[in-house]
Amino acid sequence: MTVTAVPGACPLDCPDTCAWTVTVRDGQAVELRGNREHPFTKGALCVKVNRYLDHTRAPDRLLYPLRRVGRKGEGRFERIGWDQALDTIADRLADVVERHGGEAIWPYYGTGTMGYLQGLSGGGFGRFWNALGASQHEAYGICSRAGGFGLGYTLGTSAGMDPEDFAHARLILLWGTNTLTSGHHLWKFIQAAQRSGAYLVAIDPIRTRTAERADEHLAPVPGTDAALALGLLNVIVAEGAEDRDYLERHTLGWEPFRDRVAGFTPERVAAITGLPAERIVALGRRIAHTRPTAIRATMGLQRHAGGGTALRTLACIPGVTGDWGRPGGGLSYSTGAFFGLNKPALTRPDLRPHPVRTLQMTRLGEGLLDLADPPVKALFVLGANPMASTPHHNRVRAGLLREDLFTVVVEQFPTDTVDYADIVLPSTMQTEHADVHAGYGHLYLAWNEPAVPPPGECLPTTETLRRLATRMGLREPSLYDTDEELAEQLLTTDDPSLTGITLDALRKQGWARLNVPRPFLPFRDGFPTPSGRLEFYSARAARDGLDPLAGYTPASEVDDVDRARRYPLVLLATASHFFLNTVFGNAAAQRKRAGEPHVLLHPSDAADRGLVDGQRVRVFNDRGAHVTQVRLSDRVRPGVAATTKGHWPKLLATGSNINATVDERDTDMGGGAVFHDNRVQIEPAPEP
Ligand SMILES: Nc1nc2c(c(=O)[nH]1)N[C@H]1C(S)=C(S)[C@@H](COP(=O)(O)OP(=O)(O)OC[C@H]3O[C@@H](n4cnc5c(=O)[nH]c(N)nc54)[C@H](O)[C@@H]3O)O[C@H]1N2
Ligand SMILES: Nc1nc2c(c(=O)[nH]1)N[C@H]1C(S)=C(S)[C@@H](COP(=O)(O)OP(=O)(O)OC[C@H]3O[C@@H](n4cnc5c(=O)[nH]c(N)nc54)[C@H](O)[C@@H]3O)O[C@H]1N2
Ligand code: SF4
Ligand SMILES: [Mo]
Repeated sequence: MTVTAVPGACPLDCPDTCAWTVTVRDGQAVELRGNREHPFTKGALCVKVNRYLDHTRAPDRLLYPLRRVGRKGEGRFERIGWDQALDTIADRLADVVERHGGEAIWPYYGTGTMGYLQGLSGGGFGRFWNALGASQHEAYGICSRAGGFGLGYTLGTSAGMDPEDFAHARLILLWGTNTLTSGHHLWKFIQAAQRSGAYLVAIDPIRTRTAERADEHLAPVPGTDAALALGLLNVIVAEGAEDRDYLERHTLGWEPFRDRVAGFTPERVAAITGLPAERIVALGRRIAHTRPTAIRATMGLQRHAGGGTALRTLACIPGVTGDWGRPGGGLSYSTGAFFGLNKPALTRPDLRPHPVRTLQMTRLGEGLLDLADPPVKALFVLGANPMASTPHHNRVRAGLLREDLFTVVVEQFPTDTVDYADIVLPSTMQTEHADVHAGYGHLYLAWNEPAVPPPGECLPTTETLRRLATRMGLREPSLYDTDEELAEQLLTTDDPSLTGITLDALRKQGWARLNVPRPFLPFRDGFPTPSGRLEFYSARAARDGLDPLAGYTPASEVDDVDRARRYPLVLLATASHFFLNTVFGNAAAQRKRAGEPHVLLHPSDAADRGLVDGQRVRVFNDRGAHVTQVRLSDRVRPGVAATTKGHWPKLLATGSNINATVDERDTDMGGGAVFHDNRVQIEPAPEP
């Protein structure tokens, strides 16, 4: 009997990127546990991933290449061999390139795996699409773009505090983030701060399991956070608590920004946010007099039309109090930008035969239905489930139904998106392939070693694309690099964050902390903005056609009076505790834990509509409808309805999930999605 312990990492789109160890006995993975030595995740996984090994053996796992035999959307397939699958794809792609040019191909990458080799914006094989001259995603469009842009104007980067330094904070604001669900390892650092007397505030329209554990919970009207931030700053200035020395030495544009702040009196902000003015004043005073204050704000907050501005303005608070200069002070959104990995060496934009257009993940429906010159003729979906996760479900469906569209889906499970594929290719899961990961909620890299051979005929995406390159007769030698070579290329850089981190060392330990000090003051030597200062005033924003000053941009659907009349409820569809996006949405055990899909509604809103607890309801607007169960709860503020993302449309009553109601509209900056900026009405639905 041979037993080995194989280092790995959770591949899912979660800030925590847990390091794990797989125990392999006689070629079988028998146990998967969190790696206790990992300084951030410390051996705990989560309620979703504890049973990941079961998921790799799930009965509905895709094991062989498939060819569609039914109509698009029906999900009827027959098994074919890899040779036939790859020949078909190679022929069709070559034909598309010849007739319409490479840009008629859309490689649609999602975040099913966050691995640099098997996933992420083309991963190790972005180079394959570049060599073909295919259209590209400018960046991850669906998740965090607006906030990243907003922070960029203020700070010069989307990265901020080291989340570990929350342990040093005296006041913690969990702002539009559901820590205990969407990245729970930060909680240990919050608890450490609490043991030293820190006070914890949650700012969320929903009383989430996180908000419930805070010392104080404020439930603002969705999309009004920037106004709240300005109101808190108004109080801080009234208290005389601005750090004049810090403002003088490290910031740009304080005077005009101070004038703007002066206009956001607690009374005005109370009217905008729906919070009592006294509570705004009390929190403002608390921030004014508690050093350091740490703010955790994540992606939920910026899924509104004004989401970019919200993060831009929130990041100003520690600029006014000087907390960016103190360990345990500042703001944390995503640590991703700290990882100076050599992404161009992986994706090789230099291989493009011509400049290529960029397409937005959030606008798949539009891309498939309205784009010309050239139209999208081939869609290659990798690590994504757009039929469940992308805005405006009905338009995405209409696009995927196009008979002249050739669709390939590389998948592990028979998702709704798979049902629209012409060819389906079976993908390995994390215990079966190699990968490199970077956390976005901490500062550690991770290596994932393949632990066991893949079942059936599953292949890693890297190997799939190497084989496809052969079929297409592509001569570029780098298209045949091995996974190990790809990993080396990614890690080979002069960037100081990676000094001393070699692939060998990473493989041995399974993880490595970036080469940064601890505690980590990211802006000690200045901000990476054009001025080198924190910019309340940004000339770059002005050049981009935006307000040069940080401020407040209302959420469009929240503020649209006519829409508000027709669709009075703001619907938030947030992270489910039991699914990771749509991953595990098919897993029986997780579905059981999640319980019947439902929407939460305040009892007063339910009474207005004559709805009772448990009733079947139709959640709808002019884009689409979704049938679910209503639950009455004072966890949501009046005017807000709450549900969770991740349900598989085909497992629901109407064959569509909540994204039937979400628009393809862009956020104020960065082209982000507006998942939570969504007005709906709710009415009784006939019993089936
Ligand atoms: N269990 C689990 N974990 C996950 C995920 C998952 O699906 N399941 N998804 C992962 C991914 S892809 C991401 S991007 C992250 C997302 O994780 P989060 O950033 O936590 O995102 P959400 O759950 O969308 O929203 C977080 C909170 O913001 C609140 N919120 C919404 N709108 C507003 C607003 O206008 N103002 C304020 N103050 N609050 C608002 C919501 O009510 C919600 O409780 O989590 C990751 N982790
Ligand atoms: N209403 C609403 N919708 C949302 C959100 C919201 O808050 N509200 N959140 C949005 C957010 S934050 C995100 S990030 C997106 C996520 O949207 P997507 O990026 O489309 O992610 P998923 O829907 O989870 O689909 C990922 C798929 O990848 C597959 N997969 C996993 N690992 C691998 C692999 O190694 N190789 C291959 N080929 N496939 C793999 C999984 O089986 C899964 O089907 O959803 C968005 N959708
Ligand atoms: S989903 Fe997040 S918390 Fe769960 S194992 Fe993966 S990285 Fe860790
Ligand atoms: Mo996300």
